[in-house]
Amino acid sequence: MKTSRDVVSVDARPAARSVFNVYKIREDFPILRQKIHGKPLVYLDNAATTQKPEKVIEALHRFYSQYNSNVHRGVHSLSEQATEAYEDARSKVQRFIHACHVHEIVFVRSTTEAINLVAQSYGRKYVKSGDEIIISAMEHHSNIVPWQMLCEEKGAVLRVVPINDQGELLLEEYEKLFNPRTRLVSVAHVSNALGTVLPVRTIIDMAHRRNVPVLIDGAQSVPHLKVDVQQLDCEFYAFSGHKLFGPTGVGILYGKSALLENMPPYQGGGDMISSVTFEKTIYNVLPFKFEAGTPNIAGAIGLGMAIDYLDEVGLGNVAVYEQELLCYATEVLSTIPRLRIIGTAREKVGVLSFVIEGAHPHDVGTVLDQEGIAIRTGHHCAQPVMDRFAVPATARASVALYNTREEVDALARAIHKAIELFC
Ligand code: 7TS
Repeated sequence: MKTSRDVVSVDARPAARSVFNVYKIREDFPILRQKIHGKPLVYLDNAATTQKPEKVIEALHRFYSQYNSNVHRGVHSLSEQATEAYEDARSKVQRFIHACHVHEIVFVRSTTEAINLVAQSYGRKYVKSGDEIIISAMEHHSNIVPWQMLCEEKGAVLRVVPINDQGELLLEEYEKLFNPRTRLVSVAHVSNALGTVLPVRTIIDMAHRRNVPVLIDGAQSVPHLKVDVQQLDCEFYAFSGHKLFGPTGVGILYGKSALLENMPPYQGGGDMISSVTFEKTIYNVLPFKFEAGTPNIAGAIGLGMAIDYLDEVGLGNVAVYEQELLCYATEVLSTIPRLRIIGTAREKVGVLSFVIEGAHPHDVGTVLDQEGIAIRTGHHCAQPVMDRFAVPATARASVALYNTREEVDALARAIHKAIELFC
């Protein structure tokens, strides 16, 4: 991992710092003003979900108080207004990840639903008995179980790229997994349990050399890294609104037009058809073919506003700031006796997982909560990662653009307190 000294030497940093004022950013997030158990809230559970800026909360309030209506249906003014705002949010997502076409952006419920959509639609059509799907050893359960379900149904085989002790993907092992039966690669951009940034560009190139399409699970990358799906050239990219300062219940599946066109619908219902008779149904065009039923209209609009917010702050500034903060947190936590950081890849963002010898992560989490500090403890829906590092669970602090060095110091003080209590 880069040290904070490396980050200081980045040319863009002094300029970025002058425009990135974390204390001003914090004012945009009303939830951060509160106290928990009488202590200022230190929210370090951003990999689970992020907090929402006032702008996003206001957008939701405005929708429900001024133009709540269903989309793509009514000719009345409110419905037209809602449709326009919903479709405008889709365009914002297109720009945000630099997709070629707006119809390549499908609104879904979450990353989980996006991956299930690809497994059930693309997977059921193209994966046959004896075919193979490659994932990595550091996937979230959302990028394991849908493929296992598909493999079970089809008699296909799931192959897993191993990782080293730092939590980095072993690319030479990945290369060896390909064979003529490989039908799809599906990997995370960033690991939620370890913080590792996977070399997705290389992963995609290696798959494309064998004409194998790639799905990238971007749940943990979009809040931290600038994503350009055309540059990555991945076939699918999935992420959740709620980890990107937007509402829960809305997510995105990006897919290349050519693939989405040839995929059958995932769910049937209203909005995804252009005509229905009892004899035959003609499906709607993209992206509506994959958006059956009334969508999460407010959620999509809120996500669009979260993207506006990030555009204002500048994701480049966020990336530089967070990298420095993560380096600082790594340095501070590394000095704590008995504490072992799980996941020490050279390229990391957002996440600091750790275990303390002699103290269960849940107990550590409980002590931290008493100090007003929110972290996540457990297996982080990545049980194979826990097995790989031979730990039942970890404590995980995960940062976002509003976290500060003072909060990292508070975390360290609380960990010391937990160690005194339990060890
Ligand atoms: N993929 C990754 C890499 C994730 O981190 C998560 C959620 C998901 C998929 C699923 O996202 P969802 O929005 O569909 O639930 N990760 C976490 C986490 O680390 N703690 O809580 C949720």
